[in-house]
Amino acid sequence: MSLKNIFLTLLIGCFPFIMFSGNGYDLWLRYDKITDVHLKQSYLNNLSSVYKFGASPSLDVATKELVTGFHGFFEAQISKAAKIEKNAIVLGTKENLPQELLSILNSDFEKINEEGYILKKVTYQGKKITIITAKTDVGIVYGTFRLLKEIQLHHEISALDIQDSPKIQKRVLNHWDNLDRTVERGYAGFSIWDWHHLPDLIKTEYIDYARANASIGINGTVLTNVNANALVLTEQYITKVKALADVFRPFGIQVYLTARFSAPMEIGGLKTADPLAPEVRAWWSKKTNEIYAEIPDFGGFVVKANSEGQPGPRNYDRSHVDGANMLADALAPHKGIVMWRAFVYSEENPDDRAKQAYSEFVPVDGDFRENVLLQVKNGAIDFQPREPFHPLFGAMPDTNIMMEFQITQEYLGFSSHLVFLPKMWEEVLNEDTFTHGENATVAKVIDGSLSNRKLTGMAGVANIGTEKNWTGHPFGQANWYGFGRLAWDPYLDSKTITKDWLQMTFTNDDGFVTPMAELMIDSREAVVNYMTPLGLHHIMDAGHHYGPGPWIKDMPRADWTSVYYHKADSLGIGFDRTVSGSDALSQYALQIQKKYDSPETIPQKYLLWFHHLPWNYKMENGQNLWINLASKYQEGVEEVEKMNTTWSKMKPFVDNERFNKVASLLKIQLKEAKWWRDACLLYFQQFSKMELPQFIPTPEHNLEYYQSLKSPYAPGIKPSWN
Ligand code: BDP
Repeated sequence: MSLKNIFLTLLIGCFPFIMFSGNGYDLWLRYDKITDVHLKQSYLNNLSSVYKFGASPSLDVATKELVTGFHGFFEAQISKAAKIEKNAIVLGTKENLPQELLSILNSDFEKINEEGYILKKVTYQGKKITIITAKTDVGIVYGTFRLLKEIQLHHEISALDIQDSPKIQKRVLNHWDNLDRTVERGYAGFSIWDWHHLPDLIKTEYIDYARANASIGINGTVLTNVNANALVLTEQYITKVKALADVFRPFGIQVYLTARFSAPMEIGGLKTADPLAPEVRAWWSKKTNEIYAEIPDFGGFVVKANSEGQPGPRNYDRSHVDGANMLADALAPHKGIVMWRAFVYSEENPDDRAKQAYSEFVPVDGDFRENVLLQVKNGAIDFQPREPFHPLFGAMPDTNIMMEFQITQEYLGFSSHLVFLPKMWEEVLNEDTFTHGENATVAKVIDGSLSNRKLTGMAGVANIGTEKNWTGHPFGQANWYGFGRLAWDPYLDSKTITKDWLQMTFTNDDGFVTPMAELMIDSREAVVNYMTPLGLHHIMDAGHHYGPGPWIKDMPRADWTSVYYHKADSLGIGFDRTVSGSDALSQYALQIQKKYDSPETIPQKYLLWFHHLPWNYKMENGQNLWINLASKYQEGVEEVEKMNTTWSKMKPFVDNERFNKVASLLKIQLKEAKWWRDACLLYFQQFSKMELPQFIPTPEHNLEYYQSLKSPYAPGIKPSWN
């Protein structure tokens, strides 16, 4: 063989590895080869062939995934048998199973809901088989991914006995994607929806996106930005949406659209969008009928109304209830739903922004239709590195309340910083709202159990784009993954999520998984510390929100500035939200009010969220506030240093491409953690007039330098917003 041929053979041989191993495209669905011969044999002993009872596109999806998995794990073909063989995997929904199997599984079916699944080793006609069954098609898909996951985690499968069901009904990604393919707050390239080529071009990415979502139980996708464009509701675009819906259906994923409230005027030629005007109601009703004629399982609408310049019912002196119910009535005949966003604050309202959503919505508790979900961000300001839970959770027992998390890291270092968000979401979900009885956690509000709600949901603002690895930062994938897991089970602990994800995405080697799980868990507190410790919030640069900007003032609205939130002055720092200040604290239950009212008893992580305190205020550890603030910033930086060291030891476990990318990104993160620390401390020092403590290295630059830094082309924002 000539040298050239040897080179080509090597290149082609390596190609699949280069394509699928190192670039991260295959996410957590890598199905890496099982090299341990005993383990491999034990699996093969349990997986002779696949047999299906019944037929459906979802069963085809499940079978195909098994084939893919089998090929990856064992470099072999799994046979699709015409009859049930010994050690077969048997798929089929309840209605298609023979009586003999049904009677074995009777009590298992009692344990699952409509989307749940059963994965069980049983004996049927004298043969041991692995059954994957469910009440609906999509349950089979979920069960199949679960079986594959058990193998990815190298778990024993010879005595499987698993029943699992989602605890939340609507588990949706919100894409803030525009029709021109820019993504608002998107840091992973452009929108994956190639609107121009739809409906004719169906990209492989659409299918792989659906596989990834189904593997973690996500069952809905809102294709368009909350700052909506009415054009997506025109016939031309509905055809494109239908093409995507057709791809997603077998994976159990419904599509939703954002509805621009003024659409009846913009694309319907009406003179008003007043929700009580008969012609407006008729227009929406006709529009929804048109959509459902094309997409019979269309999910419904998400609406951002009367917020940050978006049109809404308030333009016509109508309430949010009038607006939401009007759309709900149009959708109800088709079983569609409205996700009405509670992210509402008005430039005309001088009240603390943190209070406005509660003041707007609590008085109308119980007035929304049954097919309306009120979509509430985890905190009352805006997806900050740390916020106390939103006071609306628990305060509207007669309304369907859903959670909105932000997976894309708008305020947490874009796709440059490694921050494991499920740790933060877990903190919010576990908080006790003290509203109805014992242990009234946010998770119980969200899964409906606290006040017996029939419609439940969790939304995550997606971090997905056209980057080869979908999310830009290889560890951004963990946040997508973790969102799905928590939407399925909001009681899950984030440690389990890290471990599963690390094993599926990198390796099962404990030398990697244990230190990296710890790194991921700690990464959340690190970002809080180097950006906004002790309850500080919203002090990033304006517009694009990248990097520190505690000096930001003079914006079109006071509540878009940093000085509004930190209120640093010669007397101290922090936002007084007690009764002597904005009194936002009064929106929480009495138990919380009592505890948070005093700076002595409030958890220190929320200190400056609720209190304005003197720089020399003495804290728990005996040191003053200034020293504590500085030491938190320093801790944050040191944690990122530690993350760099840990990762540098992971080279033996990771392919070069991902290893190098993460190593470079961690260096950026360290540089920027120092930037945050130095810029913020130098800025606040002007007011504290105290020396920087010894443990803070001398800042590389002066304050003027940090203030002069500009990022005019930071990603994720319309240039006009900058
Ligand atoms: C803010 C984002 C803005 C979104 C808004 C929202 O900066 O781009 O439109 O949230 O959630 O955090 O509507």
